[in-house]
Amino acid sequence: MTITDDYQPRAEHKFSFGLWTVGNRGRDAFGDFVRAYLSPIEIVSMLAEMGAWGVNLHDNDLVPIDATGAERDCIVRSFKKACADSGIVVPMATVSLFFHPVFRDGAFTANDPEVRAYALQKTMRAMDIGAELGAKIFVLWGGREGVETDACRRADDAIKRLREAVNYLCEYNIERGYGMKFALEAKPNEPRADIYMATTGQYLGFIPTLDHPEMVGVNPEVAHENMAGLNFMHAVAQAWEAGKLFHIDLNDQMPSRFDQDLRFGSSNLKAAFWLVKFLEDVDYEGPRHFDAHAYRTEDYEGVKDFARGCMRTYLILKEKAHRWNADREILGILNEISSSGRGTARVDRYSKEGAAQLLTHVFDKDEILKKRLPYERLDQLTVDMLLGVR
Ligand code: GLT
Ligand code: MN
Ligand code: MN
Repeated sequence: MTITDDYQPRAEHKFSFGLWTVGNRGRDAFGDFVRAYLSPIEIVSMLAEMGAWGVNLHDNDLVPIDATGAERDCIVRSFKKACADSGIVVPMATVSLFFHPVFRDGAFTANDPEVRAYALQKTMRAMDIGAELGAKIFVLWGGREGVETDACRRADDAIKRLREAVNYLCEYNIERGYGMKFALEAKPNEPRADIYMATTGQYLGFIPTLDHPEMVGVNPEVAHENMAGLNFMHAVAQAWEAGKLFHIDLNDQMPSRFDQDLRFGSSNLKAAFWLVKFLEDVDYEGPRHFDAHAYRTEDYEGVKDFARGCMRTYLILKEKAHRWNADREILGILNEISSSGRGTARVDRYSKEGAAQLLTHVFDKDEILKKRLPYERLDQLTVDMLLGVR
């Protein structure tokens, strides 16, 4: 396989960015904005210029929270036209249920029934916007669905409320004929001290309890799973295997820190490689969404460097994955480690006779131990490849 220098993003790669990602103005908990406001239409043309395929948005990234119906219609229409003119699609839409102070105690799980009703209304309206723009994926990130003190409500009541809300939204999706899929995004903490659905695995356990489980999957985010100290690719693999990988938030994160949303692959290159390799190996066909933002030190030229970097790193790692899969020495080791030793015992599906036989079989553990597992060599070959000397 030849190494090409063509790491140019194209529509077929399905790279998308949220309006809030490249539009991030660098405000944090300690300091104010460092970059000027960019309108959604300016962001769309920036994304088109860089070769992205899609743009995602929260309702209020586009339409101010108190806009009138007429204002909303006009904004959505002109945004739709800007996307069409630039050849940018809107694969995913979402709703902000975390920014406005009314959600200080949560949205779907808040103790006040009026807040819960408002959260549903706001979400249905956000779905309307998404549908108008052609989005088929609707992400739900419950940033405020959590606690500082567990004195405030029983945690299982919160789960029940969340279930009722998602069931309600599924019915709305059906009634309107939107054909959307919901993708639930987990995070262990921040902005709440503890968020109820802390990990992708927790959502995978929750989904089968819904009225329309087929309509609901997950949106795992690199940074969020890492904040919980977990192996992100393993979470993605479990979601994939369950048919629930409806969307993905790519970024990066250093261990034991607040949510950093760093440029994809900028912190843990090797983990990013295994992730890209997994997505490509299984032919994941969904969007590759970068939920990240540029360093606070950057201006808008730097934001472009950031966005280009996310896509470029993905494409380089994708090429490395293909090379890895075709490498003769690697293939040899993979073959060696998946073949069996000299023994003959095998397990098929359970049968009474098979189990009886297995119970009496004598295993030669010393013989089994003779089989080599050269994972050090395998990993070093991977490292050589990532470092560009192989
Ligand atoms: C917010 C959060 C992200 C979510 C977005 C969707 S908004 O920026 O940090 O992880 O994916 O609501
Ligand atoms: Mn995210
Ligand atoms: Mn994040």
